[in-house]
Amino acid sequence: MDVVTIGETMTLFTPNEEGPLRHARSFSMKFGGAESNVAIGLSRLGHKSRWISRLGEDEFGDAMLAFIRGEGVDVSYVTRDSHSPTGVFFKEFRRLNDTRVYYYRKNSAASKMTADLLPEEAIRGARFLHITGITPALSESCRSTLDKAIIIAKESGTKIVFDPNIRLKLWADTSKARSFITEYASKSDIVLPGLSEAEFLFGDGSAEQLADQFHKAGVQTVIMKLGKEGSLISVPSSPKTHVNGFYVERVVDPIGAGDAFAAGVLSGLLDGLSLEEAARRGNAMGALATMVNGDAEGLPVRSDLALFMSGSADDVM
Ligand code: KDG
Repeated sequence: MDVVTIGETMTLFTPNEEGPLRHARSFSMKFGGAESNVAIGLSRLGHKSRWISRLGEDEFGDAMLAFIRGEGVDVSYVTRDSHSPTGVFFKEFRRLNDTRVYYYRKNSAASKMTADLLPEEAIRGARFLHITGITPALSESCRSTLDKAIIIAKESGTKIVFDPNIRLKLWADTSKARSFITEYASKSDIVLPGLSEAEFLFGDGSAEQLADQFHKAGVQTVIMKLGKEGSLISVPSSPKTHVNGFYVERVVDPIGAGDAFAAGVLSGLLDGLSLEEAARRGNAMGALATMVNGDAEGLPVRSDLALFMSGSADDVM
C-alpha cells in the first residue's frame, strides 16, 4: 500500500446556483472529506491508496462507499454503524470568493470510530500514513484511533504526513485546537499547513519564520501552502525554497484544493521526486482542483496533470 488515510467523509449537497443558501432550490449530491479526497487524488494518479472510516448503515453510506471504491481506493477497512448516520454537509457559494460550508455531522458514524476497530495490518507496511487535524476534532475515540494509527506507523517505518486542516467549527475552544494540532504536527514527519493555519498556531510572522516554529515543535519537513503564490519548503539547516503556483483564471470551488495539494506532494514523493518537484506537483493539483465544482471532481488523471503542468499553465511569479 502506498498511502493509508483515516477520516470522515460526508455526503455533500452542493447548490446548483450561486447566492445565499436560503434561496437555493436544487442541489447536487456529491461526497467530500479531506482524507478520501487525498485517497482519490492518489488513486487517479495510479497510486495504491486506502481510506479508513466508519459510515452509517444507510443509503448515503452505501452510495459513498460505492463512489470511493469505484475510484479505485481500497475501502476494505471501512466499518458500518447501524446506530449513527453518515454525516452530511452543504456548500454555499455565497458570492464571488466567499464559499462557506455547513456541517450536520455531530454524532455521525465516523465520530464513533474507535481504536479497537483499527487493525494493525491496515497500516503496517504502508509507505505513508496521511492524517488531518479534522479527525481529532470529531471525538475522543477518534483521537485514540489516530493515536493508535500513529504508533503503528512509527513502529513499521511508515512516514506520517499531517495536514492541520483546522476547522474551528469543530473545536469546543481554540486553545484546545491549538494544542492538539501542534501535538499531532510534532508527531509527524511532514506537515502541510496553510499560511493562515500556521498563523493561528504560532501568531504573526513571515512564512519562513512560521515554518521554523514547526521545526522547533519537532517537525522535520514543512511544506507550507501559500495559495496562488505556491508553496514554501522548509527543512532545518537548508535554505528555504519557494515553489511558484500555477495560474488559475477563475476559482470555481476552492474547497478541497489543500487535499489535492497533499495528494500531489505524496504522489511526487512516491515517484521519487525531489521535495521541490513534489511541491510543484502539489501546486498544480491544488490549482486544478479549484477549477471544478466539487471536492474531488477536479482531481486529474496523470495525462491531464502532465498537460496542465507542461504547457497550458503559466507560473504566477
Ligand atoms: O478539505 C475539504 C474538506 O474540508 C471537506 O471535504 C469537508 O472533510 C471535510 C471537513 O471535515 O471539513
